[in-house]
Amino acid sequence: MAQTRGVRRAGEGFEMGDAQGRADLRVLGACPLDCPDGCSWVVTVRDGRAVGLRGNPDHPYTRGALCTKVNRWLERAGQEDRVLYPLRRVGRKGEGRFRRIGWDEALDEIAGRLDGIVREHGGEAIWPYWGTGTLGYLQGLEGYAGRRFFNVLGASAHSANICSAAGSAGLEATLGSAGGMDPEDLAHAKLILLWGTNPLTTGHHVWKFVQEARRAGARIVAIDPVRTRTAQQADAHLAPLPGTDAALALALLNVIVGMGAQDDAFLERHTRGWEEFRERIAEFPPERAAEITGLPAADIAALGAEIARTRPTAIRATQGVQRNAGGGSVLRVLASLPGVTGDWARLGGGLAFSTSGHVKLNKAALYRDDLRPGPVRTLSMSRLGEGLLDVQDPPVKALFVIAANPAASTPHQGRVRRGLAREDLFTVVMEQFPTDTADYADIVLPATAQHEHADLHEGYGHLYLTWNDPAVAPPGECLPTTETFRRLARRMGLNEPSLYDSDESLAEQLLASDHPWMAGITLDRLRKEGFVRMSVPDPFLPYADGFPTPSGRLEFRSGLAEAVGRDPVAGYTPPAEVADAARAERYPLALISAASHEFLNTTFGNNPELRRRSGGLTVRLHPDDAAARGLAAGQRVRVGNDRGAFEAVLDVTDRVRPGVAATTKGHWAKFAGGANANAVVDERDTDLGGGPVFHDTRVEVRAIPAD
Ligand SMILES: Nc1nc2c(c(=O)[nH]1)N[C@H]1C(S)=C(S)[C@@H](COP(=O)(O)OP(=O)(O)OC[C@H]3O[C@@H](n4cnc5c(=O)[nH]c(N)nc54)[C@H](O)[C@@H]3O)O[C@H]1N2
Ligand SMILES: Nc1nc2c(c(=O)[nH]1)N[C@H]1C(S)=C(S)[C@@H](COP(=O)(O)OP(=O)(O)OC[C@H]3O[C@@H](n4cnc5c(=O)[nH]c(N)nc54)[C@H](O)[C@@H]3O)O[C@H]1N2
Ligand code: SF4
Ligand SMILES: [Mo]
Repeated sequence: MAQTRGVRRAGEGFEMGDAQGRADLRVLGACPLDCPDGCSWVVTVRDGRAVGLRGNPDHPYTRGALCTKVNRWLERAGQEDRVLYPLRRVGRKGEGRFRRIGWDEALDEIAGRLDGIVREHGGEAIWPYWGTGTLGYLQGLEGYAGRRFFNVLGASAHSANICSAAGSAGLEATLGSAGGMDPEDLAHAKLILLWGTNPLTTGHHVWKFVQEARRAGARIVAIDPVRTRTAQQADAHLAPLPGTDAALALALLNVIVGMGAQDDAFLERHTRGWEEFRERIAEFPPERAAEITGLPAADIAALGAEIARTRPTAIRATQGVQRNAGGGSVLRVLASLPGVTGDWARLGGGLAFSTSGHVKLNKAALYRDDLRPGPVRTLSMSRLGEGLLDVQDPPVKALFVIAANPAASTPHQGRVRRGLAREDLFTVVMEQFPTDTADYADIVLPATAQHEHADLHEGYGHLYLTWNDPAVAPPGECLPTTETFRRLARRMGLNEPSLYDSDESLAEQLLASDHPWMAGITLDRLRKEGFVRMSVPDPFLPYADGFPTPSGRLEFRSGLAEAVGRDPVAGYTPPAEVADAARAERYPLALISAASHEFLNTTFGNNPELRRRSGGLTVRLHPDDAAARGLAAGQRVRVGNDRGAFEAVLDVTDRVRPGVAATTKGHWAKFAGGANANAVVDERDTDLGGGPVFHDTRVEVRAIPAD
């Protein structure tokens, strides 16, 4: 992975001569966003300013390209609405009126309030609410740096379960870890099922491996209620009703086993509970699954037969498929499928969900949960409304929002906002922009952007670690999260020495792992090379030597699932809002609010050009569903249920299957009439992992009378 261009100055990037002979610095970094691709990027710095940003051509996954969104990263960082100074609220909560204050005043206020709250209510009255704005280990998700600070105070723990908790728990129950195959190995598959995933929008770098397989003769099948950009490019597309995927997968297995195409030797040696799972499979002939999924039984039978004949078959599933009541079960069944065909033992076979389970960094050394004065409760990221309105003993009195925008991103928006509006709640928001959430802050602290701070990243769609060197000085008075917490600790007089560790020291502690897959990966090397592949075996067959479950086998029957009161045998859990027949009848449409092409969650939701391209908040209906309601394309509609409603422009298209209403996440509520899709989503957990159920949401769509 030689970086051959330019002269490296330790930790400072490369010097390059531009056409005018001025020296440009090229600094290697990483895209921080919650996207599987974890791109490596190169920032061009001239006269201390970032003048260019592009994908690193040397990175095997990125290969020189970023994406529609991040091509505007520098433009976004320089937007005039950027928060550059600490702010104190002057208006009512939610109004978004602030005045500039100094860091001294901000830190004094926060330190004083936290001191008082800890004394009166105990540390658990503080909720550090870390989001996915950056996945960096230092500045980001789970606030690895800030976590030590909150641990010392005895704050509540935060379960960052909003994204992939259900699927990860399903995989843990079945495979023993949320790892799975290396997405690069999709190139070796002969049949690829793109299952509830839309990579051409949500992580396009995997597509070149899909294409490589296709050039070698593989067929690509998309399984998605919506004909997405990705489904349009596939060889075949099945559009099941949302939340019915486990029934579909069981029926495919029914056909496979019916043809005698199971791998008996693999089943015998590497699995647990086959007899019971086989009985479960027998309960799902294609005709039954057809009723549940709304797919023709013949299509299910044909795909089952194709899988039975095709070795290796690979499944690429991501988060979209697990945002339902049965989100954990879905991934259990999907991971079981290659257990029946024996594809887990073949390069190019298996399931690729997230590679996070393969990352063996020394996270415990970074978190330092041992600094907690005693056991603390855990609060759920996906249930913020409940956390702020219902939780007692103690109630949440201080909320720190770090790289998150829950007023727009979290279920049951009305409740979230009522919680955020509580007058007795002290809210600090660390942000780059005046988001829907920042509008509720007592204090807003200005945060640096990725090219202005240091960080260390994994990519959950590949097996490389990436170092992000700061390229330029922060604008205004913005500070990295790490530095903000060092200053706050000092202001509070905390004397735990590890609260003052430098960013580099934190990275070194994280890299100090004795797992063989981390062998030879040092901070020096990362800084020099920008990224390093983890030292996994080559070829990478993650479960060649067995599965990291209690039995050492793939568990069709799982003790973990049983321990949390679930069916021990992998199976089908229907969507909760379909199982509730009265609700399903009253609200006949299943709402999906998947990724938008132009935003990354709500990040970029305030970029003028990307907002323009997004066309604003839109809901799509099948022509039959629009006609049944007397609705026409282009008119304004209200999408609602008993929780709330949002307004959108109607698009009428057969790209959405009947019975489904499709919109996208990411729109800022304040730019969309005050609410987005999360106004109608329930605060309810998936069967495993405590994840959210964004796509298990029934609604009705009505015209908004023109005034
Ligand atoms: N452009 C862009 N890229 C993103 C993001 C973004 O907001 N914008 N978000 C990032 C994040 S945080 C994540 S977690 C990943 C998510 O990556 P993906 O999982 O690819 O993203 P989604 O769009 O949430 O869901 C994928 C597809 O699942 C379909 N789907 C929904 N419910 C079901 C179901 O029950 N069954 C089946 N079979 N399909 C279903 C949706 O129609 C959608 O097309 O993407 C990341 N990348
Ligand atoms: N309806 C619906 N809702 C969804 C989803 C869905 O599919 N449907 N998907 C869910 C998913 S998958 C996810 S992951 C969540 C995401 O929800 P959140 O974790 O809340 O993510 P964002 O909405 O992108 O907000 C992240 C914020 O972090 C800020 N930020 C970025 N970098 C930094 C930094 O370095 N420091 C600080 N302090 N701030 C920074 C950004 O400016 C942005 O405002 O949304 C969920 N919401
Ligand atoms: S959002 Fe994803 S595809 Fe775009 S630059 Fe970041 S990591 Fe790469
Ligand atoms: Mo996510």
